Amino acid sequence: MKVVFVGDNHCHSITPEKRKDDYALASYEKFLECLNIARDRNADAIVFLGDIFHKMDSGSLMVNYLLKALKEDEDGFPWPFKKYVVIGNHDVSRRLEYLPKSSLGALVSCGFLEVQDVIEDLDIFCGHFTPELDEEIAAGYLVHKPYTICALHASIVNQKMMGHVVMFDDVQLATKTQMVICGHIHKPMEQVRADGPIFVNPGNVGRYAYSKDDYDREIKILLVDYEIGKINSYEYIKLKSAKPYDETFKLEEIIETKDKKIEQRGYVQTISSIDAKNILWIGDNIDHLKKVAEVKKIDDIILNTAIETVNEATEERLKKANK
Ligand SMILES: [Mn+2]
Repeated sequence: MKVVFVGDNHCHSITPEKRKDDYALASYEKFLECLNIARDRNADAIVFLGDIFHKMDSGSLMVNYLLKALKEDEDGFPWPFKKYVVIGNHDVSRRLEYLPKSSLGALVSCGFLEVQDVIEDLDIFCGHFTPELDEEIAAGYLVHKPYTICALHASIVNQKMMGHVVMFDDVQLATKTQMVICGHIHKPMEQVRADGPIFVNPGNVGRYAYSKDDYDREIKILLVDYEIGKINSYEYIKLKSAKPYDETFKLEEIIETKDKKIEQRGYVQTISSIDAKNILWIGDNIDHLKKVAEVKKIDDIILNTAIETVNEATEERLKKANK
């Protein structure tokens, strides 16, 4: 059996402010390429690992793009493989019962994508997102899911990270389970455990938000060749339609904002280190703060806080002096 697995697409009708391309069109092109890869590699199925959509209601434009992609290939032939989705938190605003009113629900209700807890003929367990899923996995939930592959929208990781995560080393699995494939955490990861099972997160396909970790990253999906109880091989396939970061993000603007933040931090530090005792004449200091703020383009809110701080410190000193 051969199955293609695709990480978080985050498709959306509206282009994020930091992107300079047409986000919906870019999302569609990558989605279509995933389907083309599944066909060209004679896959039995494609499994989307969750967060196909960025928001529960991601807008008609994006829904229509994906309906077009899923209906048939560019030559008008139906896709010769099954198409499944593991539901992600973004798809349904963290609540599975919202599926019928979500953008994803449209693709499911017309039969272009299937939602299953277990894909019996492919021996895959689908762990849809729930707010409790990570805790349940940590508590041994997967021991009772005896399938060759577990495809999950969950926070499993191969190294310690910020936030609530579950280390793959700590995940108890059924003896039959050979591979755990996750979406959700937007970072490609891979681990082969000493006792055999393999963990892969192929990484997110959609790049809705800017992340410096994505700067040089190639966008890849995963093809797994396996039989019941045995993984024969797996391979990452690069998406050609995923454009490099400098063609998708307004990098100059992002760097400018970052530089400004660093300058502001420096400014705030300078203010905090002002020794109120040595301020002789409050007027000069405030003029100085204003001038620096103007040159460095410091936000008014920070400037005003700075002036307030100096005023308070001066008042404090005057009170002490008058005692
Ligand atoms: Mn996601």
